[in-house]
Amino acid sequence: MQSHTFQAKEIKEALALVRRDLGPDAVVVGTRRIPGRAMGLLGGSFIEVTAQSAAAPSTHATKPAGLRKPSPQAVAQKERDEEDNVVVTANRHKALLALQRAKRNRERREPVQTPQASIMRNPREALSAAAAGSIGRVATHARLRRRLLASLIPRELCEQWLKQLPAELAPSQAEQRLRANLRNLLGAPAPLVGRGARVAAFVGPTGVGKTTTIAKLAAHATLVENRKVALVSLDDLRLGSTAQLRAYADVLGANLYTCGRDDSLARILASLRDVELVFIDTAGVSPSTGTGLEALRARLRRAGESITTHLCVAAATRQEELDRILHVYGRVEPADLIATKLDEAVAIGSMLSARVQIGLPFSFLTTGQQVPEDFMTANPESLTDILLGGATP
Ligand SMILES: Nc1nc2c(ncn2[C@@H]2O[C@H](COP(=O)(O)OP(=O)(O)OP(=O)(O)O)[C@@H](O)[C@H]2O)c(=O)[nH]1
Ligand SMILES: [Mg+2]
Repeated sequence: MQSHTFQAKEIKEALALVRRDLGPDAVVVGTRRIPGRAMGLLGGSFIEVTAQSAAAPSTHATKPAGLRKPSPQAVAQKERDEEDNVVVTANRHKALLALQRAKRNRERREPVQTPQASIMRNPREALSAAAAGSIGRVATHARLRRRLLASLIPRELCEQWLKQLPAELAPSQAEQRLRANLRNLLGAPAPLVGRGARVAAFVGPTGVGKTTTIAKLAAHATLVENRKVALVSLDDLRLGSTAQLRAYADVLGANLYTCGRDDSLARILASLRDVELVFIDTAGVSPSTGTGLEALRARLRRAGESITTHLCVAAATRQEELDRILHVYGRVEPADLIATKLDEAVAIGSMLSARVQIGLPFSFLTTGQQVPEDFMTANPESLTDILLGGATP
């Protein structure tokens, strides 16, 4: 299928060009920013989108007589939905490509585990399985196990899931069942703010991408959803800590408030009554000390209204470190997890322990440094693909 490239200053404009020339079903296969002075929203750079038209040209049925024209709101909503879809497709594609590349490298290093290899490794288990007529199942399980472990999914979870697969399933059915189980386990993505709430706080270790993620989500809320947003920084300790956020606030036309140690967050929030969404940035806290988390918890608790706290963690974080982060950051009662820097991770299975051990759902995933486009909602289908790699044909 032929690819076409489109260039524009902003992702929205580039996607509009894609839709205009290739139709609403066009598939975006890549996005990249051609550098200018600086990056993303803040720079003189522009976006290049590579897209292909959908496989078969759609044959539109003739509109029945008397069918009412859709309202301008419905048309605008449809355009927003299509835009979301192509951006998600592009990000998902990007994350999948990175993970598939990593997987290929790993497979080159690891020997393939065949049924014969299982027999060599554990003859007793393999022979009794064969005696029970389930050598095919052993092979299927060995293949799936290898895949799950390569995705860094904790071993206990792999064994638990494999045990749940009915013996009579063919290999492709077993994989489909596994994927369905994983989607169920992941569940719906957690929302940006809880029901009836409008304030979201972003906490997490230093440098994981909290401020950048706020910029992406605030840009989406402002530019795509047309919502009125404000940014509040509680990060008042470090010199110049608010400069990055201020630059994004200026571009978005949003107000930025710095809440110093002696200022009252409640007072600032009360003054923002007409704002629909408030994003609170916080200073990174090292999980090895946890210093400052108690104070942060107290400040968030005294805010006078409900705050949805997102814990941001780099997707490449190792299991042991993640356990410590979850333990230490439990003090600020996060509602969900944002897995950042997916583009830098070889595999993200260790992230599942948050979902399984403490029931923390995922809300968003971030897939690069570009603001605003490099993020996606953690929907269970995409997350399953990213966790396990694409389905085996
Ligand atoms: N590759 C990649 N880099 C990212 C992503 N998100 C953020 N970054 C980069 O990570 C670096 C740190 O990002 P920040 O947003 O400043 O991180 P932070 O958590 O606010 O950092 P502190 O406030 O210092 O704790 C920057 O260079 C970002 O561009 C991502 O999804 N992928
Ligand atoms: Mg920051």
